[in-house]
Amino acid sequence: MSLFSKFKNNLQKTSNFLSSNILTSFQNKKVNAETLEELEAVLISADISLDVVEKLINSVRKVKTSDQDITKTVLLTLAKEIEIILQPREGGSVEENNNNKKILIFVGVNGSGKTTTIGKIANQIPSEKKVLIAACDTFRAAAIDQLKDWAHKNQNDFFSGNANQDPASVAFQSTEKFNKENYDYLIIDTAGRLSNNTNLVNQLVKLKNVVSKINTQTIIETVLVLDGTNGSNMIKQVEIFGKELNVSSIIITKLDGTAKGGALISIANKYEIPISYVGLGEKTEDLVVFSAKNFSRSLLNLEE
Ligand SMILES: Nc1nc2c(ncn2[C@@H]2O[C@H](COP(=O)(O)OP(=O)(O)O)[C@@H](O)[C@H]2O)c(=O)[nH]1
Ligand SMILES: [Mg+2]
Repeated sequence: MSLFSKFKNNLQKTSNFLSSNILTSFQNKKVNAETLEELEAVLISADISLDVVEKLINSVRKVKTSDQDITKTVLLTLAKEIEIILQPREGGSVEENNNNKKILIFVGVNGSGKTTTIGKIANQIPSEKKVLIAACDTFRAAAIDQLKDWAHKNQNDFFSGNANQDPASVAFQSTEKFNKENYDYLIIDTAGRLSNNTNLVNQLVKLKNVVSKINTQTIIETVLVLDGTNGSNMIKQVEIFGKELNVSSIIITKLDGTAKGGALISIANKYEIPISYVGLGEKTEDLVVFSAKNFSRSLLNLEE
């Protein structure tokens, strides 16, 4: 399946919602105050933020009312405008600059898809690279096992501490192993729940500091994983994690399971953080490098 087909097939919940409503709004009608108002409501319902909706409405306002196939022109205009917003956020894959070693720290709330996404990404790293996966979500034994299963499946080395060991200390030990045994990648999984968000973020800051202190040579990236089904609530999470953690890139998962996929555009518009991948399903191959063009055209049910 082509990459475009993957976007198109798996973004259907959002794209069907958008395209069918836009079709209803504009069929046999003109671009006027009434249809624009309808369009506005449709876009807002797809969890696209007001500032973005305003931009999109302004671009559609310019569509010539004499245009023959008005719905098609509206869809094309929206796709183009969305692509312009998303283009600067194309983050590229983890292996970009693939001569560099990398340490990736995955953060995000519980259930956002961190562990699964680590498994999927590690699976895409060429087998000649040495990958170490470290379980720093030490509060739940099941979390460690879940990550271990992925490491096993991908034939990656796996490092875990003792139950309830301080996550920063597990991160410290795994970084030492990474340094000594000359790995190419260290991928660190973390917990997404603590007594409160401030404690969680503080713990992650501590973990990151420990890793940076004993490894000053390697690129250290903080990857924020967001659950796409949360729609516009994802923005709150970017605020919480982004404030102290200097997030390097964002991955938005579960876009296959939601009609609120438009929220990705709101994030891209509001933050300058690159979006590296999107999760379009549960299977290993359903994690794909983010593409502004594929995403925007799929979202409006257009062809490649
Ligand atoms: N449909 C779908 N499910 C996903 C995707 N990514 C993760 N999941 C599921 O979301 C659930 C939580 O994922 P997990 O990796 O355990 O989240 P964590 O708590 O952040 O580590 C699991 O059942 C995953 O299979 C995705 O892109 N699409
Ligand atoms: Mg997990």
